[in-house]
Amino acid sequence: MTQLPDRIYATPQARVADFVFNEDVARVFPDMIKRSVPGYPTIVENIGVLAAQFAQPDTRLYDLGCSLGAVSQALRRHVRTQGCRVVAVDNSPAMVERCREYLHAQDSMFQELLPAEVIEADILALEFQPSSLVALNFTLQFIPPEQRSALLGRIRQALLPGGALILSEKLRFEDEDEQQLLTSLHVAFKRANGYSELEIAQKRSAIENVMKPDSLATHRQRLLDAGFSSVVPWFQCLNFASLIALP
Ligand code: GEK
Repeated sequence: MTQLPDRIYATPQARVADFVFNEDVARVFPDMIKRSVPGYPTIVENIGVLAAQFAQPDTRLYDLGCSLGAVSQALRRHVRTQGCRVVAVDNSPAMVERCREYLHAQDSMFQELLPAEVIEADILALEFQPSSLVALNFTLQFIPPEQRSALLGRIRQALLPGGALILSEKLRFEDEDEQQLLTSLHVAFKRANGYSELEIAQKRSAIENVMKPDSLATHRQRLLDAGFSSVVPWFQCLNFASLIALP
């Protein structure tokens, strides 16, 4: 993947527009997400490792909100289960176009990979096929809060026994002091990765209307209400976490 530096918010903007997953973002996305989300490389690679434990023969493995397909690539590096197919879905045309290129490049470099397809679609309107692994890697937080339960319910219906949903999200904390501490530590993480105070401030105002994090308790209850039988956190770095939800 290209590693062009993210300078989207490096110069002062008269009015900071709401964040969108457009061409400018797609071009610098690998750099942006690695410098903004603590633990991202570890989470992505280990989703592949975890998926290999849940994948069932002849089922779909979904990467929902795939962006450039980092999770899809990890699934293909680790899952060897017979007859599985990776289905990557995103509603950003700029992301989908590049994701297809990257998965083709992976095809040409490695043999015996699972087949993969990239669908440009809204995951809220997608008809899910029987699946043993669904990854929502930092995607649910961009879905309008009132539509999250219905989406999780449909994912639960598509999941087969022995499968799993892997849900990674930025967390909000109900305790005010904990929220403040982890927010300031996240800012320190971004600073340490070379973002200026201006970039951090402008990105914050761009994202605050489009990304709405929930607390761990809210996630857990919503997953249980959607029909999942258990919810197991497997990773947390600062205010970013990943959960395994079992059908
Ligand atoms: C990764 N999982 O690299 N339907 C389809 N896609 C959507 C929708 C929707 N309704 N809403 C948002 N998206 C990736 C990172 S990024 C997270 C995921 C981030 C897509 C959106 O276009 C974007 O590509 C992705 O969800 C969220 O592991 O940037 O923090």
